This record gives sequence, C-alpha cells and structure tokens, in this order.
Amino acid sequence: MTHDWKTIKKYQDILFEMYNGIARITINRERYRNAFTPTTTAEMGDALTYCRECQDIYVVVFTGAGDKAFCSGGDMHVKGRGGYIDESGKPRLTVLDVQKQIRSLPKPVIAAVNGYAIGGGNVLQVVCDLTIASENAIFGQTGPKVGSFDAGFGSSYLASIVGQKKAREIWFMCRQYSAQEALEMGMVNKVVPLNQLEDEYVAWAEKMMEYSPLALRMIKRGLNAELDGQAGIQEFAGDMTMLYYCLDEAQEGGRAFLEKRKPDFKKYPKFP
Ligand code: 2NE
Repeated sequence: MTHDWKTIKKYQDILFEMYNGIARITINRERYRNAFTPTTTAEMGDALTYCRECQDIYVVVFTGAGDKAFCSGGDMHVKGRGGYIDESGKPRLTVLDVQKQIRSLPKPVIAAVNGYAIGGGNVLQVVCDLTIASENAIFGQTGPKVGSFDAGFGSSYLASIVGQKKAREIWFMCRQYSAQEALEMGMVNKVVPLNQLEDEYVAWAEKMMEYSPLALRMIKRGLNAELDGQAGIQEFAGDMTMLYYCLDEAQEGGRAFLEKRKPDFKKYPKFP
C-alpha cells in the first residue's frame, strides 16, 4: 500500500514529504543511483533542520528514489581535490554534517534501504537509528577502491554494530553484501520484499509514535553518548538541562535573581 504523502517543501535533489507524523526524505537522483552532491547534502541538512523544529514530525525516514538504489555515496562526477565540488567551486564533505544531524536529531530516524547502499550511502544507513531493507538491497564500502574513506562514524560506529573484524573486512575487501547477510551481521533490523518496504517502515514509525517521544529521545542520547565521547555527553547533558528548566526548582533560581533575593531551594522535593 502507498500512503498519502504530502510535499513539505520542494527541492532540486530530494523529495521531502510527510504522512501522519512521519517525514520522508528521498534522495531523488535515480539516474546516478541516488549519489549525492553538495547540493543534495545541503538540501538533506535543510530538511533535517525542519524535522527538528516541526512539532508535528515524530519520526524521519530516509530512502532513495526508484527500485535500484538507496544511495551510491558521493557523486564521482563532482569529486575533486579536497572534496565534492559545490556550485560555487568549493570542495565540500558536507555529508559528514548530515551524519551528525541524523545522530543529534532528537527523534528516531529510519533508513529504508530499497537497493544499493554503497560507499557514503552505506554510511548514511549506518548512522540512522534503525534500518529496514528490501530483499534486493545490497550493502558495501568502496572507498579504498575509488580513492576515498570514512574513518569517522562510517568506520567506528560500523565497528560497534558489526564488530571490529567484520568492519575491517567490509572496508579492506570492498565486498558487496546481500540484505540477508547485512541482517545476520546486525547492520539492518529487518528485511522485507520491496513491495512491502513502505508498509513496514510506516508500521515501525507508527509503533514508535505510540511511545513517549522524550523517552525515545533520551534513549537515543544515551546510546550515542557511549560512542561520541564529550560531544555525546554534551548532547545528553543539554537534554538534562532542558528537563531541569522544566522544574520549579530551576525557575526559582532565575526568579530570585530578578527579584534581588536569596533563592529558596529547600522547598523542592529531593528524590532518594
Ligand atoms: C551503486 C553501483 C554498485 C550500482 O551498479 P549498477 O550496475 O546497478 O549501475 P551503474 O551502471 O554502475 O550505474 C548507473 C549510473 O549511475 C552512475 C553510473 O556512473 C552510471 O551512469 P552511466 O554510466 O549510465 O552514465 N553512478 C552510480 N554511482 C555513482 C556515483 N557514486 N557517482 C556518480 N555516478 C554514479 C555502482 O554504480 C557503483 O559502484 N557506484 C559507485 C559507488 C561508489 O564508489 N561511491 C562513492 C564511494 S566514496 C563515498 O561515497 C564517500 C566517502 O567514502 C567518504 C565521504 C563522502 C563520500
């Protein structure tokens, strides 16, 4: 079944749509197996910023246009010295900003892998919180073969998912893996026939939407913090501060300052 997706905003390289609290970002460069350029990643970043701000969006889904590819990584036509060349001639690696945005988005992100997830395209699905793949999906890294690598999340987070030996095999051997193999190594959560992919990710998103958004947010923060070091702790701590500011105890401090009196923190409950 296809759902009644409504366009949120029109872009050049992506489709950005919404259905029932779910935002869907589709890389729309079918001609190039959904490879991304700096324009594509800038648009993905803009859409993710919207997803963060919009109160009506609960879950974000990434997918690719057509039935052949989720994403084939950086577009080789614009790969130049220092990065992927943008329209003004500057070299960029802005897909790394998109990866960070996905990890820090305080909402679940699902990768719906509908074909090849290769190179930076595989890293893209790796950094999403959950991955649902169609039976025709194929995964792999090509970096060392084509003169590239992602030694950040694309390696370290991958290793935390599939283990160090397997991550080294994936990168050193540049092999392609079937959806079933990806499932067996823990790189994807579920494999379904291609014609059931949309129903499946909508069902997963709708299930998560029954649950406490704040609970899901804090679980994501905690799982990220383990790997992200000080930056992960900062995000976790930021959310704790947000919650603290919701308490009367935190409001009392600010009020007392403005009223030029000593704050009275004793009246607030202390939990054992
Ligand atoms: C994805 C894959 C395996 C698909 O193979 P196939 O046989 O289904 O399609 P084909 O014929 O290779 O591709 C169809 C058209 O799409 C273009 C091709 O050049 C071809 O165009 P024409 O020959 O018809 O004109 N195309 C596919 N991928 C492209 C790409 N990435 N850039 C530009 N055009 C692309 C097969 O196509 C494949 O292996 N693609 C290359 C995958 C790859 O190496 N990606 C870059 C890895 S590096 C990276 O993504 C990266 C990073 O490592 C670190 C930071 C940022 C990015």
